[in-house]
Amino acid sequence: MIQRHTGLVLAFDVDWDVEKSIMFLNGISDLIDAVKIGWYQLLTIGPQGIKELTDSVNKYFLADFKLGDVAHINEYVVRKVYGLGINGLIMHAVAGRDNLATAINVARKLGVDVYLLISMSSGGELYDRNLDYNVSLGMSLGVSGFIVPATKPNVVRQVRSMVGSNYQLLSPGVGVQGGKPGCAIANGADFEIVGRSIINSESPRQAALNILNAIRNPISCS
Ligand code: NUP
Repeated sequence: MIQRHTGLVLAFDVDWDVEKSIMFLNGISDLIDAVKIGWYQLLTIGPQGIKELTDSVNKYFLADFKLGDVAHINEYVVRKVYGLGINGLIMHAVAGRDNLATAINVARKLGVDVYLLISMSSGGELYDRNLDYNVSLGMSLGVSGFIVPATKPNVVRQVRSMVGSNYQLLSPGVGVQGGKPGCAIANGADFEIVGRSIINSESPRQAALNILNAIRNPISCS
């Protein structure tokens, strides 16, 4: 599980080299609880680059590969992710029970947390028609938590009421995509995931501090 100190997870979608990435992350690391990396960065710096990041930056690393293949491929990827020093992985609920179960078991044995994507910050209508099923699926498979969109506050509230307090809810879509900073947590999420609003800012530290302020003092969240 991600330890909550600030409630902020940085979506680190950049095409920078390893050195610049490490410098940036170490400069903001006290303001965030986790670094979320994804395809963009993997395809930029490669697995070796990701390993250098996890070795050099003392933070929880969450791999947003939205894994949703057949069972044996999912398992292969989980093992590779573990080898890169990554702490948690996002998987697609849409892959279904048979494709997810083994990989989630393997991840748990290796100490890699699995967060299940069950609704998307834009589109994702197939997910929203099956919310109850996907939440139950995740709970029965033993995930650590769920990805719930900050752009759909009713989904955040609904999922929190379904899962109680034993699962972590991580919420992307804050800032550029329209979710108001602070409101996903006010509605029941544990963490807000923010990328461009911080990374593209002239002062990323100040942008992160502004979001932390909104998390502490949420205003007009519905
Ligand atoms: O539904 C989702 N929406 C979303 O934006 C699920 C996600 N995992 N994300 C991720 O959150 C997306 O891949 C990106 O890394 C981040 C949002 O980035 P930004 O809009 O804050 O820049």
